[in-house]
Amino acid sequence: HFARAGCRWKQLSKLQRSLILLVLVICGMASYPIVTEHLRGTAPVIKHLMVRGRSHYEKPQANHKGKLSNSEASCLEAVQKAFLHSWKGYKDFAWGHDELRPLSKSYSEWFGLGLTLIDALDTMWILGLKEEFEEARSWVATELTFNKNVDVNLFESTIRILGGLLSTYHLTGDTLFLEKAKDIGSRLMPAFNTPSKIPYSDVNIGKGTAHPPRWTSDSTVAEVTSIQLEFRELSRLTHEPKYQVVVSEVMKRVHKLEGKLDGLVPMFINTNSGQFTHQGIYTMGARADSYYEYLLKQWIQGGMTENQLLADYLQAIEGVKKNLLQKSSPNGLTFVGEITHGQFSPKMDHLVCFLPGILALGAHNGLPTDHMDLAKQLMETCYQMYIQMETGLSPEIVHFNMHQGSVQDMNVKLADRHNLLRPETVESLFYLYRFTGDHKYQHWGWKILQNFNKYTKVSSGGYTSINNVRDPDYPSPRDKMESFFLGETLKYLYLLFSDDPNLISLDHYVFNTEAHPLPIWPSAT
Ligand code: DMJ
Repeated sequence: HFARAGCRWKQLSKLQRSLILLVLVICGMASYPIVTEHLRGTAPVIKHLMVRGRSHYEKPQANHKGKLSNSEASCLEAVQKAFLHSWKGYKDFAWGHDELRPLSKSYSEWFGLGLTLIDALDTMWILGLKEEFEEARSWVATELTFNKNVDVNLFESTIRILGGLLSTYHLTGDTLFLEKAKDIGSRLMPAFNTPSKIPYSDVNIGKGTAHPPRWTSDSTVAEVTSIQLEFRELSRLTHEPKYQVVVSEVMKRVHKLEGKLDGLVPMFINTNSGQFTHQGIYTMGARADSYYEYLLKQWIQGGMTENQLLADYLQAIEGVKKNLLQKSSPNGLTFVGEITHGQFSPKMDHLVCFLPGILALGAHNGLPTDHMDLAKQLMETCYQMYIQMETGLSPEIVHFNMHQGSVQDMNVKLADRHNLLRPETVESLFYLYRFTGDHKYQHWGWKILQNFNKYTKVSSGGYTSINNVRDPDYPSPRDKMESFFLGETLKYLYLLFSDDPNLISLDHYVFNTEAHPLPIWPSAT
């Protein structure tokens, strides 16, 4: 497609090319396309030829000193509006199903458990959308059943379903959600019946059987170490130690394992041997990310007494500093790369953008102040991952330039240009704003929300993942709204724009990795 158009373009004379460009610029100015036009799938090839004018580096602080020009109320309203637009799509075309497919006005099923609805429950509560919440509650009361012959992923169903139900129970006091949480929690337990006590990735919640994926007996390290907040809380609420016992056993075993690099863990662990496998890659991104997050957050949840968790967290952050931190060229952005078989790779997943928030949360809880300095630097980098793209939305993965004389800080491979409406950057913006009060973080979040509205909003309802953040003329919609857009992205944006530190106080709640707030244990505060 691109190549053919490029060839034809080259065959034109200079004058012909200039004329076409002039016409395009005039047309472009006269009718700037609204987002739903981007999404109709009819963008002509010629659009790919347009010259892009975005400058690559935007000095961030310069004009962001003061408060947002919009009032707090209008920013909060903008997030409610985005939520209601998403909800309309879900309600009209995907009600009770896992995910909305907003373009085809249909749905996709992953576990068949109303994933988006459950993930969004506490968001509706926090955003004050009572009517929508009540409708969803009655679906949970009358339609939701876990007595189903389906395979679910242990990690995904723990963080989204168990986490979502537990936090909704806490916010509302409604025991319906606790009963449902107990039901799914107990149905997930067979996953822990393995020779090594490291859980399998998949459980059939109807049959009570568990198994690893078909092609391997490995589990993902981040998955088996990011279910602890939820199972520990379930034990506390039910007074049944079994849930906490199985997940704490995983942490103890991972703590003792050989094969870490200065506290950094490999990506896979074998459910038979209990050992790390496929060693050699150390990343803060996919398959390792929330291991680090849950070290810190379990320590906070339990009242900052579990010293081994803290020690592992502190060691890992030192490991990041020693092995993964570098600066980009030309603008000296601090970024977190990866180690691949002893070699540094300047690759950073958008997923890594959870890290500024976590570092800030640690510093807020008394960990070294240089964690906060690093948090601020990385926050800036994550924002640049958005703003340096033509749509102002981050790609899934960025490769940073390190050699002197580079003209831009980052490159994006063709296969990495998608944006799945992920939350990590706005999540970190929320933490940074809560702890520093610096309004620039709200400005950044506001810009990101505008860009989601411009490039991912579908007029008939919902927002969609896109394939190409580098093409504002045709971002190429993927036709899927992930449940975490409602569970996390919009919730964190709302909390970012709120000036009320008691709206989910970070001294009383700890967010699970799907943005579901769970209480810091009372004896702990
Ligand atoms: C979510 O399910 C969680 O935030 C998880 O920790 C990482 N992946 C998605 C969002 O990007």
